[in-house]
Amino acid sequence: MPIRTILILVLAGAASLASAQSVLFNNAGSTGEDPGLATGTTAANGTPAPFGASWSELQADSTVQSHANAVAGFASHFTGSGDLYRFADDFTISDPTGWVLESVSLYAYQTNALGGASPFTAINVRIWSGRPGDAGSTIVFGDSVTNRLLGSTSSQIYRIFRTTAQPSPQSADTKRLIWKTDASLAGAILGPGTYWIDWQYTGAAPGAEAFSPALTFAGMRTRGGANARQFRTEQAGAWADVVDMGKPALALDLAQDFPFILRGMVRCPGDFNNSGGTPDDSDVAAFFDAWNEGDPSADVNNSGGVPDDADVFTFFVYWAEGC
Ligand SMILES: [Ca+2]
Ligand SMILES: [Ca+2]
Ligand SMILES: [Ca+2]
Repeated sequence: MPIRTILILVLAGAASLASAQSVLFNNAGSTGEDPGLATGTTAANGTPAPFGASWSELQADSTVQSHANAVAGFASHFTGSGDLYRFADDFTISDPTGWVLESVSLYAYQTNALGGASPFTAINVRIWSGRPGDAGSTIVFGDSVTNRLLGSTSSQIYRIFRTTAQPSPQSADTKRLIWKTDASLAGAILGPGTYWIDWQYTGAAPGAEAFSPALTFAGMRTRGGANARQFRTEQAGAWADVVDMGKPALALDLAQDFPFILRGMVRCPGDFNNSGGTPDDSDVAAFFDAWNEGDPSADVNNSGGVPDDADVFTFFVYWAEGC
């Protein structure tokens, strides 16, 4: 293995591992931590939010003020029998080297849950290539069994119905505290493309509900291109578009999108073991392990076939470039 021997001899000192986990995607459209739920500290009817908290109030149409959304949250929980629900929304990876995902933040409330601890004790997550329910769509990460819960904390945002909706305005209350729940996506390494992430909560109480609130922007009942999906056994076990029918009844039925934030790092080809930070000796070792085994991951020049000397050359170009 002369090429390996030579290359290892020229390696400089190793850099330390550094996990560079940051926001890769926020479905609210920003690159920050705001999930796209809070509508302010004063409800439309003037009710102030509790100190330190915000409302997430269902919005009215900016041009037809008498038309408002009607659904505070859509079911996204496992019930143990009979009904069970899943939820899915899409994201696109445009970085040519792809992403190394670490976790996802998801948002849901349980009506009348006691404060203090999260009402959610487990969450399972999958990632699809293709839209869930469509022929040919495949699951590329995760399953519907593994609990990926990392933590669940209060968002300090209370979901409320429209407080000025007619003919039956609803008071602003604190029955629907939204919890930010983080789930591990460790091991999800995805190339460029469009994917769907799909989730399902389990509550502390058997059969307890989880309701996912839709993305909420001031003066908008939805946004263009909204396309989230919900799986419902009561709909003969099918995936369907998530629609808020609005109120009053003649308000438009509008498709919705949902808040989620993906964290991780843009994949760096020289960081072969995806450990983050500057490529080091361990990446060289990992590359040659894969290369010796003929593993497709060592075909770093994407030429197809068995990894060969050209891949070694390409890998060291990446490795020298750093991240
Ligand atoms: Ca979407
Ligand atoms: Ca590395
Ligand atoms: Ca190759």
